[in-house]
Amino acid sequence: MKRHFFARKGFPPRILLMMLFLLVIFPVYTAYSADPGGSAITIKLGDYRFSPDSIQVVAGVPVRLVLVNTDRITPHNFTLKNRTGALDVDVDVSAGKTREVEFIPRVPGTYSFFCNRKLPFMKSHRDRGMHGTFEVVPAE
Ligand SMILES: [Cu+2]
Repeated sequence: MKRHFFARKGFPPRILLMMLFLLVIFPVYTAYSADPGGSAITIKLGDYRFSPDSIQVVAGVPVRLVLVNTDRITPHNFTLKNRTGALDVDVDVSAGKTREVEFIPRVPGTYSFFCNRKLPFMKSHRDRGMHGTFEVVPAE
């Protein structure tokens, strides 16, 4: 006689709990990772510069940065950190790759971003010109 799987003696309740947990968590997770409708800004990283190197966004509005490394060999990075501005972005982008980052700028102000890469005995990418300004303007 074939027994139903769940009716088997000693089926661990831990597994049932885990399945229940996944059922609850999964829809929440997919809703959270959906596009919040923020503006997407594409920034090219290559030849030791950012293009554009001047970005303006509105406080409280979600921002999605699409970081495109256009170089063939050189890995780059996008660092935008400022304690006062509540900004904490640090994304590595390998050569030829694209990475995205989403966040909500909250504090109006003008901040600088840069590439944190540096090879030993060489000028840093930042010193070679890989930096820019990120301006957060107050919402109307
Ligand atoms: Cu770089």
